[in-house]
Amino acid sequence: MRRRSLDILLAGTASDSHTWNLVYLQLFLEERGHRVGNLGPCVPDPLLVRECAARRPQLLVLASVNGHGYRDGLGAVRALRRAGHTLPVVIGGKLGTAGEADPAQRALLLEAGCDRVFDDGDTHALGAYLDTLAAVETRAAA
Ligand code: B12
Repeated sequence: MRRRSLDILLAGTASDSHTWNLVYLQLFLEERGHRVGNLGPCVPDPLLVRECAARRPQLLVLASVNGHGYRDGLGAVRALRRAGHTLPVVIGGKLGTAGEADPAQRALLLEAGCDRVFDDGDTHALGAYLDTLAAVETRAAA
């Protein structure tokens, strides 16, 4: 069965000015056949909420490497869920400053409504998640 390609919105977190991870991720997602809207770095929560309402993506990928990803991600996902957005939201990169994943912070993100937390920046795990999501969408559309 041909897998469905997803409309994906990609954004850097509110305080994060790093851009090459976003370029990398856009190419990574497009190479897998998905359509990507890239909002770039330092995306404030209100803008993220507005863009999700306007574009209606099937997945939001948040990326952060500056060490404030847990805090920024929490703000973003809470704002989205408060605004009634139910789309899948994932976050990844170098989310904290300890150089390793923080299980408590990760749990907070999941509790707030994140569907996956790739806190080691694991793009292979993101790829596997995309395949699962695309397969679900394909079945739903059949
Ligand atoms: C270039 C750079 C900058 C440039 C960015 C320029 C630009 N326009 O992008 C400048 C000078 C502006 C900068 C600023 C800062 N930086 Co800087 N920066 C870097 C550097 C050297 C390279 C980053 C890069 O471009 N990598 C290339 C991309 C392709 O790779 P990547 O970002 O690592 O992303 C990979 C993975 O993390 C993963 N990934 C990333 N996002 C996501 C998302 C998902 C969903 C998934 C699955 C995977 C994933 O996939 C990518 C490919 O493998 C790194 C150190 C390093 N060598 O990595 C530090 C680094 C990221 N910076 C760091 C810091 C601390 C800062 C500052 C806070 C410094 C300061 N005190 O001002 C500021 C933050 C500014 C801000 N507001 O965000 C730290 C972050 C530490 C942490 N997280 O614990 C790093 C790691 C350096 C270090 N070792 O301390 N930085």
